[in-house]
Amino acid sequence: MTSYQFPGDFLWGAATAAYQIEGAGIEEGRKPSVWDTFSATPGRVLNGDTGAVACDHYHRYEEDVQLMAQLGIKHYRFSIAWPRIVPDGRGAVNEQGVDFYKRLVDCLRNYDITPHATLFHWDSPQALEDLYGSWQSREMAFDYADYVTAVVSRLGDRITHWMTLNEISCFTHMGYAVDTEPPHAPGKRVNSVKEVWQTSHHALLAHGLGCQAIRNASPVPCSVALVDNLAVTIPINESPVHVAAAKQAFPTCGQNGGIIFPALTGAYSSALLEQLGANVPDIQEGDLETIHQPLDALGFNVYSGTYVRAADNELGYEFLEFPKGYPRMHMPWLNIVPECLYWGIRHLSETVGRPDLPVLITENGCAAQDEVNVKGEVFDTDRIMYLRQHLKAAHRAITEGYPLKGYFLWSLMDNFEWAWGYDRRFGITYIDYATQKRIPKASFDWYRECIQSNQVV
Ligand code: IFM
Repeated sequence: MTSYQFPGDFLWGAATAAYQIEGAGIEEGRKPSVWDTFSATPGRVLNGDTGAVACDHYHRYEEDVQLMAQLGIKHYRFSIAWPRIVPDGRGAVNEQGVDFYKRLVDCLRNYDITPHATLFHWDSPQALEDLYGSWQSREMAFDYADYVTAVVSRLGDRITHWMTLNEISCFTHMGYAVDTEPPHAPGKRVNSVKEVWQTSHHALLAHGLGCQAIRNASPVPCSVALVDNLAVTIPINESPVHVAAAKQAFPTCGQNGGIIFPALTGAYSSALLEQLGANVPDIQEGDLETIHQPLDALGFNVYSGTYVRAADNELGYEFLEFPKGYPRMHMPWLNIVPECLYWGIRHLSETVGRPDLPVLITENGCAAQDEVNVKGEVFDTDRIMYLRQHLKAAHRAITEGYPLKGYFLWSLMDNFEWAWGYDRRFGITYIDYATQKRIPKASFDWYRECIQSNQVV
């Protein structure tokens, strides 16, 4: 019988993000983010949902930390809201906002849970969108670095694991599209593909300046990571010819060649640059050096992937469409392809050429159509099936020697799923939004057992 035992020092955790759980949108000095504006605009978010209350975590964080302790996680990834700390985006720091995170982190520490803080998970201050179009402007990178300094100089005595930005392509390419209505805040249509790429280039610059700011402001040695959602190309089968095709295809995907490559190697991939032609963003002298900062880990958010096979065409490979009826979880994009986790890590080592870089799965999970039964329980066996297969793929990566060090399940609890509002539930804890009652699902108990026995059960 195969045993899926993990190494003794493997980190087990869970993840959330500020706008998706905190609520308290206008309390204690916080000002609006682009997501407050976007969700308040009719037609943008399903059912008109907003993050104004969300899981009310701002007021219920102690109960939520107790839930984490019950789950047995020793690591918790959350994000800090820029508009709580620097409500106008630049300038005065709101100490009341900082105090909330001090309370949260102190509470985590009381339960022996290590905080991993993401400094930006999509909630840009609306003031900067009004001032200069936020990520459309280079100024955003510098304002972000100042905000980072404000946070790390105040919280760096309590937090030593920092993550700069979450999923650059989502808040840039999906927030400022050219030919479709962007599903992400600020929901603005720009004039060209080049302008879209300019927004992600500015975000990369923010990442680089942010790394420098963290290291300058931290009073103690700390760990710095970028969190990204690579596009995972998966060979249709693992014969050498298809593996080679998946490797060749990998850098041509925008999130890879245009985000992971510059951050981890100091250059956009040449295959992507060729594809972009005149749409390559303006890159100033020194930008790539700034972007290419030493990192202590890469945070890899992984949910799905795309199959690739070798082909008799100019490229030598082709991407495969999913057939009708392919199994998927409760999102149009959430095709169940568990080996994406293994292949993403393998690509980082072999295709990007960074076998030295520790990897943390900073998000993995799924939406399911959860229901509370008459006994008040939620039997999300579909989520357990999804998670179990992904953890087996994680185990394979470790067994083959790839540097996977930890896993943060997305998400600790149901929350505001962006343009899908509260309609899509990713949590292992059910939130009854009418009462704010927390109900651990069957997947919660399953994950607790995995953590306790340090293996896939
Ligand atoms: O909820 C999001 C999260 O904010 C970023 N990564 C993907 C998750 C599921 O869509």
